[in-house]
Amino acid sequence: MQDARRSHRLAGLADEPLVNRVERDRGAGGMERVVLAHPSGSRAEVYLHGAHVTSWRTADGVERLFLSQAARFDGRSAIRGGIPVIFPQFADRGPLPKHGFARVAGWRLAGDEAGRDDRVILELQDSAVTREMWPHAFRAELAVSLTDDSLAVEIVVANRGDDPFTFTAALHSYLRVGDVERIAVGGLRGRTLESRAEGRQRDVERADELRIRGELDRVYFDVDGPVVVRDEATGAVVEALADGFPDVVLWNPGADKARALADFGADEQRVMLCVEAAVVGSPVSLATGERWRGEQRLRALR
Ligand code: TA6
Repeated sequence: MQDARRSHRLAGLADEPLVNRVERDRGAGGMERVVLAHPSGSRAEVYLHGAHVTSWRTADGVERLFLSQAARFDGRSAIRGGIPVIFPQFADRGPLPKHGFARVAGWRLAGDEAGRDDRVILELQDSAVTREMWPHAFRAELAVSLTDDSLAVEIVVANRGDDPFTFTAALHSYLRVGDVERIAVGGLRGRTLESRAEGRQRDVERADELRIRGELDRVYFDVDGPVVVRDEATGAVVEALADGFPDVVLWNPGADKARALADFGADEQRVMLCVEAAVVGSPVSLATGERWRGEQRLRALR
């Protein structure tokens, strides 16, 4: 992919700062949205509902995230596709509603305390509604930034209460692929995994490159390098690199479970794979005043 600074210079814009442009508008369902545009032509869309990234196009114009045609934009439901923010509970591993409440909460736009103007920052604080489910005072901040070929999503959680709390979390990224049966997923060999589709059985990944046939729902623990998705149908290669999130979740519902999801289009399981940056195996504990940070960086290598 062309270097953004070079193409910028070629366009005669060398004196303009190489930063993202951030614009507020309304997207599907009239819902509030922020559009982040990079001088290279790359672009991302982020809804305030759930702090949900729904689109990421690289500078070559290719959409890299899957968003279901049946996704609901009603301000109440979680949006199917893009990058749902999972906090403070991953899946049904606890008493809260599945995947916690952050993905269905109304976040607000925040200023960047670090003074950077090249990223979008959204924040969520505890409210009467969240405290009823989870009795803790917290502040979560989600920052989204772009380069020509990458999208970075960072979440910071702070304990602003008087008691410690514990949580699990994930950035539940849905990658768009040409054909899920023609992708190879590398970077997980040797990692311990827990497969939900096989009754939470534990195993060790033996494949250099994993192939997907039907339902897949796995947590891989303590992954320390990038997960690389090589798409033979389109030629695209995308890597997902995490920092602060030790675990990786791979999910595809397979045909039967996909049919049972009301907000999933017919056969759409064929064109997606979730590659999630997660903290599941060892929940995060924060004492009063402490902060935790996790980031997922998606990069299109081709
Ligand atoms: O991250 C994988 C997972 O927990 C799967 O078990 C699957 O249910 C998926 O998330 C989607 O959950 P959702 O509540 O969005 O339908």
